[in-house]
Amino acid sequence: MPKSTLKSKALAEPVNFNKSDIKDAIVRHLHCSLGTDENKANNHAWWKAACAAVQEQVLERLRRTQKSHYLNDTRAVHYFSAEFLMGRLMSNNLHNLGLFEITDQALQELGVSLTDIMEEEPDMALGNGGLGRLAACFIDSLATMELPAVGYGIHYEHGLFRQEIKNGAQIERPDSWRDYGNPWEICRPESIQEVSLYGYVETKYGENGRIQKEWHPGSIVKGIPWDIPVVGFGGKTVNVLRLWESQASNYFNWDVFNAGGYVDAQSENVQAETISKVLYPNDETEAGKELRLIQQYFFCACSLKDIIRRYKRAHGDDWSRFSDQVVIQLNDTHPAIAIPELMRILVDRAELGWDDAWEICSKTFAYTNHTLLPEALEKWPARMIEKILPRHLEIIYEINFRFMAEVEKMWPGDNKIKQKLSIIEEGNQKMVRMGNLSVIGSFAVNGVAEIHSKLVKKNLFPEFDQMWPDKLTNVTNGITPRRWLKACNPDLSALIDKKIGNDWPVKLEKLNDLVKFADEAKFQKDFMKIKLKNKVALAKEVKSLTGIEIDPKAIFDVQIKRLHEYKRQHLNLLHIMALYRRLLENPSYDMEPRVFIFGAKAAPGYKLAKDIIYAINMVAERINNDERVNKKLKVVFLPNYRVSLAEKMIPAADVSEQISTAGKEASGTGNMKLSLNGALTIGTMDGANIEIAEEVGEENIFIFGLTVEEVDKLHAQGYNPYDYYYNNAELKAILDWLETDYFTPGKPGALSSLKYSLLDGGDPYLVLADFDAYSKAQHKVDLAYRDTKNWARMAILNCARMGKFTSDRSIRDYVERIWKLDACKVDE
Ligand code: NBG
Repeated sequence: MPKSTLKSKALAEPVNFNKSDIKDAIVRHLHCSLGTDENKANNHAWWKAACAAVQEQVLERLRRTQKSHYLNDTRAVHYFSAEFLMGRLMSNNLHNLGLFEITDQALQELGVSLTDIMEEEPDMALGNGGLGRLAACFIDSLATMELPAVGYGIHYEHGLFRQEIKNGAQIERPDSWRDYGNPWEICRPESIQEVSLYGYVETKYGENGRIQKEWHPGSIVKGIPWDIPVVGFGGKTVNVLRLWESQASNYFNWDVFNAGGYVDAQSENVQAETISKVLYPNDETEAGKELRLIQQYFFCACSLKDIIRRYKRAHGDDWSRFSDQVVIQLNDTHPAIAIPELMRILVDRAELGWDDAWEICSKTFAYTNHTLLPEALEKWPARMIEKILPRHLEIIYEINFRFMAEVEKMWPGDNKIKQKLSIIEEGNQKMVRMGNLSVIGSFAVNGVAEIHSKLVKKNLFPEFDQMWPDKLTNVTNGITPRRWLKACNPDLSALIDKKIGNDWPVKLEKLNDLVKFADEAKFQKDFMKIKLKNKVALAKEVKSLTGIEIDPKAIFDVQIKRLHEYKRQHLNLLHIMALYRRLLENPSYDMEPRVFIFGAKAAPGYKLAKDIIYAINMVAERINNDERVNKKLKVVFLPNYRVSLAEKMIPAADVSEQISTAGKEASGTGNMKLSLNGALTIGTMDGANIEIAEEVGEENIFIFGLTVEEVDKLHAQGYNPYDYYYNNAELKAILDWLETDYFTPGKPGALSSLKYSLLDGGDPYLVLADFDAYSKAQHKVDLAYRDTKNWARMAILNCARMGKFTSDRSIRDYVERIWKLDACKVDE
C-alpha cells in the first residue's frame, strides 16, 4: 500500500494570465458565446461571460490534472455522497486560481462590478445541511492538497427548496438552479452508464457445477454524467465532481418481457427521469421511500461502473490490484448499497469466488457515520429491496449469513447479540439495516468529532468495536478556510495577511501567530472595525430582505442551521421572550442592545419545526414593533438560509449559537466557521464545541448546560419537564404566554404546539432543563460584550486558534489513517 507523502504546500503563484487577457476573454465570450455586447449586456450576461472566461482556465488545468493522474496510475479516493452543498462557484474559483483581484479590476474597467454580477449565480444547493456542505469542503481540500479524488453524486434537477416566509410561516418553492444553464458543468455523453432495476434472478448451473446467478432486469435507466471541475487553491490540481442525471433508456429487454418479468417496466421507463428530479429535503430523518432507494442505487451503480471502466483501462481483468487503486468513502449510509453492488459485479460478472470478492470489497469501502439520532438510521424493507434489486437482497443475505457465523464464533449461542448485529431486523416486516451493512462491509468506520466517535463506539456499535477493535475511529470535521474566511471576509483576510503573511489559507495553524497581537490595541481596533463594517453590510441586507432596521452597534447573535428540535432554536426563542418580558416589567432592565438573527429551513413534513419557525417570526414581529423595547431587542428571521447567505452572515456575527442537547449534534461545522470569523460561541458540551473549547480556552467561550453524562442521568431517573415549569416562575410565564394571542392577535393558541411539545410532549431534548443555565450564560455574554477590549481580545483568539478545524487537517487524517493516498503533482 502506498504511504502518504503529504507535504505542507507553499502558496502557488497565480496563473499566468493578466488583467487584459481576462478583459479580452470576457468580452470575447460576451460577443461569441452569448451573442450580445458591452452596451446591451445585463448583469446576468456579464456573469455568464465572466464564468466562461474563468472556465477556460479551469478546463486547461483539469485536462492537465487528468493526464497526470492517468499517467501516474494513481490510487484515488472516490467520495460517494447523495449530497454536495456547493453554493456558488465564481468567487471560489477566482480565489483558488489567484485571479480574483485582477478580474475585479478588469470588470471595473469594463464598467461592471464583480460583487454585483456574482449575485447572479444561483446556489448549487444539492444538499440539506452539514453533511452536504462537509462533502463540498472536503473536495475543495482534496484538490488543494493535490490528491487524486473524484466526488460522485446526483445531478438533481431541483436542489433544496427555496424558502419563503408568508405571514410568518414557511412556504416551500421549487429550486430551479439550472433554469438558465450552469456555466461550470460539462456533460460527458461519452461516459454514459446504464443501470438495471426490478426484474428477477435466474439461477443457472455452470459447466463445473458452479451455481451462477443472472439478474434479468425489468427496466434499464441511463445515467448521464455532468462534471463540475473542483479547483484546488493555487490552481494546480483540478479534480472532478461527477453528478449523474437519470434518463429513460430505449433499451427493451425481450428476454424479460417473454419471461413475464416486464410487468410495470413500461411505466417505470417513463419514470426514469424522476430519479434525479429532486433532492429529498429531510435532514437527519430517513425518508424510507422507494424513490430514495432507487436514487441511492442509481448513483452508486453508475459511479462503480465508471470507476471499474477506468480501472480496467489500466489493469484489464486483473482484479488483484483493485483495492490498491480504489478507495470509496461512503458519506453516511446513503451510498451503502454500493457494497452489495460491488459484490454482484465481482461474483456474477467477473465470476470471482465469494471469498476473493469479499476480500476486495471489504478493502475498498470506508464509512463515515454522521449522526446517532435513531430516526436518521436508514432501514429498508427487505421486500422493497427484493422488488427493486432482487439480486442485491440475495447478496445481502449471503453477507449476513457469513457474518453471523463470525458472530457465533465470538459469542457462541448468544442469540441476543446475533439479533442486534444482524443486517436483517426481524419483525412484522423484515428490514435491512444499512448501518450494520456499512460497518460490516467497510475496513474503516469513523465518527465526525471526538465525542461523537466515542458515542458511536459506546452506544451505537459497541459489539462491532469488540469484534474489530481498530475499525472504528474518529476524524473530526473541518471547513475550508478558502471559502469560509478568505473569500467571505476579504477585509479580515487582508488584515491577517498584513500581520502574519498570506499562506494561512493552506496552513491554517499559522493563524496562531495572531495570538501575540490579541492584546495590541491597534490590532483590536482594526479587527473590530472590520467586524463593524461587516455588520453594517449585513444590516443593509437584512433591511432589503425583510424591511427590518437593525443597529450595527448591537450584539449580532446568530443561530444558523437546519431547524430541528435537537438543535433547540426554541431554547433561543424562549430566552428572547424572557428578555422581552424583563424589559416590559422593568423598562430600565440593563442589557446591551442585541439583535437575534436566525436562518433555518424546516423539512416540509416536520410539523413542529415549521411551528417553531412560525413562532420565531410572530415573536419577532411583536418585539420589533414594540417601541418600548425595540431599541434594545430585535429579532430577525432571514428567509431562505443557504450557503451564499451564510457567507454574508458569518463575517458579521458577534455571537454563535451552538446549543444542541449534549450528545445529539455529531459535530457541527457552522460552529467552526463562526469562530474562525471572530464570533464567540455560546454552546453546550456537544460535538465539535468540545474541541473548539479546548482550542480557544474556556475563558474565550460560553459553555453551559447539561453534559452527555448528565443528560443520560436525567433521563434515567425520569425527566419531568413540569418540575421546571412549576419551579421557575419566569419560564412558566413565558410558556403560558405562548398560549395567549399576544404574539398572534386574534388567534390564541396559534403557538401552543410549542408549549405542549415541551410539557405534555415530554420535552425530549431537555429544553426546560437547560433553560436556566442558558439564560445565565447569556447574561455573561451581555456583560462580557461591555468590556470592548476584552471582547476584541476573545474574538481575535477565537480566530487565531481555529487552525485545527481546517478541512485540510480532516483530509490529512483521512489520508494518513484510512485512505493511504499519495499526492500527485500536476505537470505544468
Ligand atoms: C450531520 C450532523 C452534524 C455534522 C454533519 C457533518 C447529518 C446526518 N449529520 O453535526 O448532524 O456536522 O453531519 O458531519 O446530516
